Amino acid sequence: MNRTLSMVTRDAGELEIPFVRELAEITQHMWRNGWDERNGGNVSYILSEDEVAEYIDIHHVQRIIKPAFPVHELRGKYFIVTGSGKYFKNMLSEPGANLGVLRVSADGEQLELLWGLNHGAVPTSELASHFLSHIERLKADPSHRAVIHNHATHTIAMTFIHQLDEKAFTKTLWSMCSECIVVFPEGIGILPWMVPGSNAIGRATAEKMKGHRAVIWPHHGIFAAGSSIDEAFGLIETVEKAAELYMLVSGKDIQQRITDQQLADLAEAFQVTPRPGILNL
Ligand code: 2HA
Ligand code: ZN
Repeated sequence: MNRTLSMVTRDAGELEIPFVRELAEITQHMWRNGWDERNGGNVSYILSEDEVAEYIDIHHVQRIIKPAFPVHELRGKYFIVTGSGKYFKNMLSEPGANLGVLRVSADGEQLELLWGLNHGAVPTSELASHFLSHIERLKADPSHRAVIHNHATHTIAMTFIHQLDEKAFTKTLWSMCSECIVVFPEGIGILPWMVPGSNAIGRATAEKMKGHRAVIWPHHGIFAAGSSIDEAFGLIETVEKAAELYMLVSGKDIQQRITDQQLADLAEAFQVTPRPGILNL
């Protein structure tokens, strides 16, 4: 068998693992949207032991990886994560080199690599923000599973021209399209600008995740959480769509807009509770 053919066969096998395919495909979508230049963006997704064991030998630890800090709250949990420095563009063609399946050890002190992250790769540089966000979201929502970070273009653009007050920013996003208040009634969290990849930005992000599923990092990107990859991705798509609309209409002569009363009517019709203090009624 020639080399090209055997590589294709191996990767086709990897893509038969449903959660590997899901991550490989969603990262490809994000790259095609222009949200993940170079190695921008990272994803982590909680897996059940049963779904991992169906495809991967959970008794064979390939490598131990030391996290920056112990994560006792996540002990025994399984994750699929994107690799540090890896390009979303490449995840579909080479999943095993770019993605990894790992388990937090029983004492919460180390990570046990079970699959992928080939050739000595390590998990995303934003692992602190991911793990600390998972811990907070699991407290808020037992069905929570996914955290996605990317560099959604219009969301970043908006952080240059809109005030970074969470309530004002949320109100502007809600008023850009009718679905927004229904998709994120709790609003958007916003951090001050911070150095990425640090434990400090991880702690700050997780603090916001106590009450929000979407947190904007000004001039950098967005973090979103959800009960599935689709939920977290759909949340980012919705925020990004509203930010794109804002960038299209800002500075233009606005003739009409969604009123606060109409936003309240939407919330009532779809039975969601908007974060208090944002609508003026
Ligand atoms: O993984 O996006 O924030 C690269 C990044 C860091
Ligand atoms: Zn980033």
